[in-house]
Amino acid sequence: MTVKTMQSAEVKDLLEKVAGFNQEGGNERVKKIVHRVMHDIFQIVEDFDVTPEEFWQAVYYIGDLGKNGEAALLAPGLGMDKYLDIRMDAEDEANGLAGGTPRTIEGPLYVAGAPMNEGFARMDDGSDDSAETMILTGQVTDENGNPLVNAVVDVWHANTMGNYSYFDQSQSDYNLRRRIRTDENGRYTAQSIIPAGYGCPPEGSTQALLNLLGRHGRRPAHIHFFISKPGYKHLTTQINLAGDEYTYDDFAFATREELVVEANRIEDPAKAEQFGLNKPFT
Ligand code: MBD
Ligand code: FE
Repeated sequence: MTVKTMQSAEVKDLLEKVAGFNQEGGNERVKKIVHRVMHDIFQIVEDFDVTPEEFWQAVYYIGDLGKNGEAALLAPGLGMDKYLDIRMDAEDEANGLAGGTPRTIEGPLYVAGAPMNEGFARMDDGSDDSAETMILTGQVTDENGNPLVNAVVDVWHANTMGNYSYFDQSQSDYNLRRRIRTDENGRYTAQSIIPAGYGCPPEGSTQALLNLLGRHGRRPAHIHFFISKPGYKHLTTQINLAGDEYTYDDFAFATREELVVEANRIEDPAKAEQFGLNKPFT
């Protein structure tokens, strides 16, 4: 039998004290939000008859999540990053700023300070003999389609194991992470290797919860981008490779139709060079 306590004066009083409503100082917004958060947690305990054992299991789960460094990995799995994107899209729409390449989530694996290159970058350290070469090229334009020179394209992606340098200590520093400044035509080119999809650590906290939801923790092969130039709105986006088992089944909900790209195989070395294979870089 569910015991009702939420409406009691005792719990109302407790919540107000918890949120510092009767204290001077502090931050009013934080007080209101903490009050709501704790109210809703108490309400969940009441509505679902959460036992003390279940409650402490959840508290320890959050502790473990932090210990594993997975808080920012669980967030996209729970749709939080995607939800914030939906809000930013709606805001852009309301402000007449829609259009262009759509945004999608940053994810938890960006590292600032990648080597800067002019126009062209070689992104992989050449250590993976089994990897397939990838040439990535594109153009940054303004909202009218005019090329943007000196925009910075900050690109990062996983290796053939689905792992990212820095987080994967076995890779060299900044492997598969580069910043490329666009040339006079707004163009950038990178030579890299085709990434594999990502999977949440199988023994981690995120996967543990996903298992309880009957969900997988996989992402399709994808490439992250920040595009920036002073005076212009920052774009956070990704491309997702077509044909991956998870292209339309991403645990982080980051796939958007406009961001799905086919990788075109180039067999002719001369043609590959036209696209930028083995281009010199600075
Ligand atoms: C990733 O590589 C990623 O991009 C996201 C959003 C979550 C986990 C791993
Ligand atoms: Fe990623």
